[in-house]
Amino acid sequence: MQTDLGKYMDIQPEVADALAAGRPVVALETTIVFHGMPYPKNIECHNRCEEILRSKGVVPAAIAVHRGRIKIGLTPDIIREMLDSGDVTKLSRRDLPHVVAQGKSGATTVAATMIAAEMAGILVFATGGIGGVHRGGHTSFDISADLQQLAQSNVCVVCAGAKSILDIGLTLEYLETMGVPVLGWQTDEFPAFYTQRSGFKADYNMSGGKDIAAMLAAKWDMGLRGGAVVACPVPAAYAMDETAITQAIDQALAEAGAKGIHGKLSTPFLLAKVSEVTGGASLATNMQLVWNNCEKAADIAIQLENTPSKRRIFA
Ligand code: PSU
Ligand code: MN
Repeated sequence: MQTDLGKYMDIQPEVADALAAGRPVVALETTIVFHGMPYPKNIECHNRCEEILRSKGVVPAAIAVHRGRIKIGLTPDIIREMLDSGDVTKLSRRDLPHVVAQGKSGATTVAATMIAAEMAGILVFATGGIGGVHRGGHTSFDISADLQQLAQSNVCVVCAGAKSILDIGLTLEYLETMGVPVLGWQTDEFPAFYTQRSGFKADYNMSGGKDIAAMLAAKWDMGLRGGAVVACPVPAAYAMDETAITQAIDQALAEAGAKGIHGKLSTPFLLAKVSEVTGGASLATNMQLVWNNCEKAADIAIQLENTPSKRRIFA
């Protein structure tokens, strides 16, 4: 950790010890907990993520801002307090300095989690889906800060692709422009979160954690800053019916449009609406795909620790 960051950040001892000893650590975001899923499924999902990582010998590092402190690793007490407070902002890159300076609490998006993970020296991060270019983004300019951050932070983000509440084609074009590799986990195709296929190709089909770790080491050894997207298809048993999910998303988008929902409220609104329209089926799929991503992220983090690299010089 860079020395001046101690002023703003607390790294849980278990996480700090693992990082110092070169044992694998995987970061987890909290917007998915506080704004992406309803209680109590959110906490069930989160706890299981930590269990999956631990079962593979990986230390979980959930990230949030708690009373102005960037926390790397969250205790159940802090999560409970934040759940009970009802006053947790969704916090992306632009919000981070404000929330910290005001001593407030916030849940970190993919972008903010990447920033904090990089500060702490964590190289792998598991989540559900990344933000992207929203449908109509060519006129609304609604493009998630996640995409710019992927170009800047040396963190590998393991997800299930992007939801079709986004314009998946434009999201991939944006990532290409920013030089962010998009890696399919044992697939040629970029998955669409709730379903295994999107009709768009990933840049490379990767066989697993070892391949991915080798690519990351090469990227960072060469001083090519920025992350990578690893896109893991939701396991077939939990994938949704394409027609049903497309209808639900179209209905959610129409309601968001009619209500004038935009900006940071857009993704949470759409997720809640899709879950409502599908009678909770989308939430069940969402949980399963997050757990699957944790397994894959654990594999990458383990392989990365075993991959000869001078990456930490650049981190
Ligand atoms: N996708 C999900 N669930 C989520 C998010 C995305 O399936 O909770 C969250 C992530 O934290 C992501 C954020 O970083 O939404 C993107 O929001 P925005 O488009 O406002 O940047
Ligand atoms: Mn946005």
